[in-house]
Amino acid sequence: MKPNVQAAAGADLTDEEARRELRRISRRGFAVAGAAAFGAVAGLRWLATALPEEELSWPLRRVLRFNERIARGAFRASSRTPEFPAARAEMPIVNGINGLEFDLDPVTWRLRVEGPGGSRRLTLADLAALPRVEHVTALNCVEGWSTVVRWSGWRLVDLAEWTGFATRSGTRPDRRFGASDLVEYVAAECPGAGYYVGLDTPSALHDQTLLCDRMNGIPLDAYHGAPLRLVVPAKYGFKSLKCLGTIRFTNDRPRDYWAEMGYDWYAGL
Ligand SMILES: Nc1nc2c(c(=O)[nH]1)N[C@H]1C(S)=C(S)[C@@H](COP(=O)(O)O)O[C@H]1N2
Ligand SMILES: [Mo]
Repeated sequence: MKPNVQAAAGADLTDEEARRELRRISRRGFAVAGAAAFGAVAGLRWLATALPEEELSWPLRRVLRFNERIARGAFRASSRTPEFPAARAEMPIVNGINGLEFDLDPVTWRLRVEGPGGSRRLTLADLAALPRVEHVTALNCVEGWSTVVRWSGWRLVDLAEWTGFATRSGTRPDRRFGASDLVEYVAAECPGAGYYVGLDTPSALHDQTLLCDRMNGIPLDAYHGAPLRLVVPAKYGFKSLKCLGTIRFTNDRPRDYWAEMGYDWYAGL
């Protein structure tokens, strides 16, 4: 049977002519689709190459900064992310092993805490002087999964109060984040700085932001960040740095591993 393709003149086509006609039509379709794709790619390329800031073009980064201003304005220290019954808690998958140390000796390990007011190196026993806090909250990975986890450790705000390093004057921070001379940011880094995150101070000193040594009732293993990890329920999971080495209170916006790869620096939920 002949293919049902008519030439412009309306004459019947031989099989060979029909095949040629089909090729011509599909070539034209290809050319049109190609031109459209070229236009789209050129536009995207402009977005992608317009003076990159932290791996992202300035127009996209500017949108993120705009979003951040709105999110910061809307952030309330008093509002908490949802908490769940302990029975809902599960072990999350291990996601990301950047900067983890697998042969860290918890006995010689120290948490370095730095700020305008000074610096200290703390043991887990030092931290244990702070009130132990537990909460059951979701770990929300930006890649699209969430796992409810029972976290246990110490509030970063309690550490900030205790050391006095979060303020320029060395005085204790104002928990209402009002008139105090709090620094603007908190940086967290792994011992070898193979992974690092930056937080705005209101999120870092939020009531639910913890330094955790236990999850789901057992001590952290190396893959989940032993001996101590950050847990920031108000942010996407990539801010919950595993295997802490340094906490730094600072007025310089800290670098952030995933923001340098193009993700949102603020990363609020
Ligand atoms: N040191 C370090 N901390 C990290 C990461 C990492 O690669 N290295 N990944 C982050 C990401 S993207 C997520 S979602 C959570 C996952 O925590 P989990 O492995 O305990 O599930 O850890 C965060 N903390
Ligand atoms: Mo993540």
